[in-house]
Amino acid sequence: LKNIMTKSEVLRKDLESKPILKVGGAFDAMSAKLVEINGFDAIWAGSFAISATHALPDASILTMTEFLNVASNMEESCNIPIIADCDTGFGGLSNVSHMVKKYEKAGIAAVCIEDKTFPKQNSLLENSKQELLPEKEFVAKIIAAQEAKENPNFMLIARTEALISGMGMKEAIKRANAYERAGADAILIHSKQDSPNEIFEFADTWGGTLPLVVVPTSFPIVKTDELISHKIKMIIYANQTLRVTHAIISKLLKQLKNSTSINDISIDMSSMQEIFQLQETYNIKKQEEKIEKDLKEMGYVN
Ligand code: SPV
Ligand code: MG
Repeated sequence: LKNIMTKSEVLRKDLESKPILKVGGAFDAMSAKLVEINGFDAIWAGSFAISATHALPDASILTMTEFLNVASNMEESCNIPIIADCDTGFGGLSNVSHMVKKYEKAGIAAVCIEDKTFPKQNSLLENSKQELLPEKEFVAKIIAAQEAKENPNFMLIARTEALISGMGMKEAIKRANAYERAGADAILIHSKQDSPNEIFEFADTWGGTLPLVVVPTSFPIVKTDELISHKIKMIIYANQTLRVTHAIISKLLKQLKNSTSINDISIDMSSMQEIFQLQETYNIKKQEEKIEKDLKEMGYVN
């Protein structure tokens, strides 16, 4: 009997053994698979990108079931761990508990919840009100999540929005400490500054032991080596796949609308064969041949 590691174990092992984990954002099974094919450690099923593919705001509009369906599709077609962005946990303590049970059963390796009030707004939305839950209430959510899980390796990433909300460094550190004490498995420290200094300061000042996770959308200049030197263990490229997809489809459609033939298009398109490959279409033929052989061995003649 083979001892197969669960994906949450894989994620934990990687966090211990690698200097930093690169996590690629995805919004459906195809983008998730491309993240995997390109050698990333894990996949981020982000609320912003998934909401965008439904042409809806990232504002607690889609339901847990809808987010879970997308994450499950990714999980079923990929071999690397899925980290699911679960916003505020979709409500109160019993919603968090239910969410953890459902995501764990679906094979998701980790969930991330943030300490904002429901409904949330995207952290990078200009002029948005970013209201935090009282620390105690978010600590209660962490406890609820940890009590709900059956696989001890299933991971809970606690995300503090203290810097996003303008509550400051002291509050961020206080909350990270509280969330570690409550049993979180990692801390995501989010920032909307255009420089990494804020998260560096956090990483250098915080005395905790949990792995630190960052999402450098607003400070894209930051280098992986710098993150490593500040003891950050995971970088999430949350929305670049979504934004490039949006850009390239828009560009293509503009050209197509103004063209007289498809040949006029100056954008690289993947070949049908490349897509067949991604869909594992060629496996169907192999499978048929295998069954044909089995049937022959069983004495059936065609
Ligand atoms: C996401 O990708 O959904 C995130 C990161 O949570 S952010 O968009 O910066 O809030
Ligand atoms: Mg999100």
